[in-house]
Amino acid sequence: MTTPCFDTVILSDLHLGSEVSRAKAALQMLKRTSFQRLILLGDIFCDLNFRRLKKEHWQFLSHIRKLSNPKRKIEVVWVEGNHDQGLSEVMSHLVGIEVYQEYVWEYRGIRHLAIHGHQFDGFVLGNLPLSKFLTVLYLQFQKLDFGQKRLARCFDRLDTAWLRLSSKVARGALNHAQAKNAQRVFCGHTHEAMRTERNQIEYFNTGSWTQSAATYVTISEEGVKIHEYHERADDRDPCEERGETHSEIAVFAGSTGLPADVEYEGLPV
Ligand SMILES: [Mn+2]
Repeated sequence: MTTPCFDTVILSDLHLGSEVSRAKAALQMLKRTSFQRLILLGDIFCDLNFRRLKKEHWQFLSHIRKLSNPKRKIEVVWVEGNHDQGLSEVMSHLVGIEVYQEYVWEYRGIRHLAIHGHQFDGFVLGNLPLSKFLTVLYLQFQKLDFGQKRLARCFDRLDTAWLRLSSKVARGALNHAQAKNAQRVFCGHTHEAMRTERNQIEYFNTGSWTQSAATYVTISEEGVKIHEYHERADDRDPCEERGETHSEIAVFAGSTGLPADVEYEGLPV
């Protein structure tokens, strides 16, 4: 059985450098999935501090660099997020891919547009350093076990603010798509995967790779799908078990196997 070859795979908000970044799972997903185009839809990094990157974070970047080798005939696109700002030039040299503010492409006569989404988040635009700090705080909260009610309440408020953000970004993205004549628009930023539509324009949010439900989007002849990725129990990296350090072989090890993802059928709007 062969896996389907998607036209495009989109993922966002991996937050490399953060404790909660699921870089290993994201790498597994990329190795198990065939595609012609990969869009990294922003906030792939948490910040500019490269010393925070762990081995699996570098492995993810190394794989991206390999995918972008022209011999593979895969188009790899990096769309800048608010946490990626300032990294564009470094990354285009280090990983060898071009960085865009927004990216437009045609597939089967449909105009697609990918933009991170912070452009539609007034708070981020006005308070960049504070919003970065709050995102880090939010990610840390997700990791904690809430024994204390006070902390849980605080978290709930923050979570509700994030959910409000989902509809705000969707609205802004749909307006933007309409102005740019796109029929489909894709964002990240909110960390909440979702789908909605307005005036025959479809909006998708790719979610994030910082929580237990890691999500990504695929585009094929069958349409657009939001998938949730589940790591498999037998997914140990064979090189890691032998205690090898990061190498060319380690990056490409374990690339066989069927996708273990589950598709969302009806996501709340
Ligand atoms: Mn963002």
